[in-house]
Amino acid sequence: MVVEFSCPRWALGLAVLALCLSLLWGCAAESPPNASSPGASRLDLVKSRGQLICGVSGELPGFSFVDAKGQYSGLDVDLCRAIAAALFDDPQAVQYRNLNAKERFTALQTGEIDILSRNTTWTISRDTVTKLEFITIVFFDGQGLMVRANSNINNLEGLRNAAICAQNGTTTELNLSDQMRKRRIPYQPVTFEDVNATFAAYEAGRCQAITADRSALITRRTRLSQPKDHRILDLALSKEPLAPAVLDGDSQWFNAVKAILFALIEAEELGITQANSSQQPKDNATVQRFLGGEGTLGSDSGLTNDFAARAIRHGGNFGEIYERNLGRQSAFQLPRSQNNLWNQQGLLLSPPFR
Ligand SMILES: N[C@@H](CCC(=O)N[C@@H](CS)C(=O)NCC(=O)O)C(=O)O
Repeated sequence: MVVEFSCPRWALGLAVLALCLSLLWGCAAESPPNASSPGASRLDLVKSRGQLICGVSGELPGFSFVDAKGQYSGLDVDLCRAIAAALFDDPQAVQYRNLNAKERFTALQTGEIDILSRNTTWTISRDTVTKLEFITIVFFDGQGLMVRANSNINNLEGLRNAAICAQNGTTTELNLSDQMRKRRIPYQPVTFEDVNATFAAYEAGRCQAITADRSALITRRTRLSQPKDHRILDLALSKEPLAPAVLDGDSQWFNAVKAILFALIEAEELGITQANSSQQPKDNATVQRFLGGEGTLGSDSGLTNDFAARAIRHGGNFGEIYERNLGRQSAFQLPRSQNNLWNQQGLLLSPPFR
């Protein structure tokens, strides 16, 4: 006997709808827990989470380094703390994600992190193809080369047929090949995904030289067993403007972070420090507008009007952040030079807060 199963069209329609809804639900459950829904700004997501998720390296002293106790420090870390201080009045409201060079962009693209604050060079293709939005340059760097102090290598010519260690997924790898090709110098690139493997290979003598951002060479040299046995060559293979970045296409989040990071630079220019931020003159309109005593610069950016005051009160202005992590109060003693303010012969400049 053949049993005929007749199904009214509306029932079929309902079944299809139910299937689609369950599939959609399944997909939503698979998506990264921190990704914003389309149209919503990450600013709201971060505020409702009550914490900032910040992508760093964790392996680069002075910029972002995590010690044996799990404590983070460095310029890139302090920028995340300043954002958390501005948003939550709490510089500790940050979760860090350690990312190597290759992982860093995917972490932004999948929504795993809110901001990448990790010695990343601003390039045009990272803006377009990788879909990042760079906030502002926080460290003007250039690519360098380190060799053994007792070698007689002083320039790129001295590296003819040499093995040169570098980390892959970086601008470093590409700049080296461009510079060597331009000079027709044959060499052997030895690349690794992991920064520790890269430096270990150099230290073990697998390469005659190692190349990275100059700042990275200076700070990582302090972790070699005999730092004095290594010499950084007096040359720059490229320009490496390092800038934190968010994902493209969310202008509200981009503008909020931009206001906070520029506030650190502006505070330095205005002479507002961690120590004096709460004793600023009430009759100075520029200062009052900046600190939120007057006007709506903060709320216009989706922040509280005192966002800059919060950031400075907790962590100081850009100069203070620089000095404690890389400058005079640090082990590295890196002079400000081009990383000083525009009116101090440097290149750092904030747009006016008005
Ligand atoms: N600024 C360059 C290089 C950045 C980079 O990843 N440098 C390595 C060399 S020291 C590094 O920081 N590695 C740390 C890590 O992988 O955690 C870029 O953006 O491509």
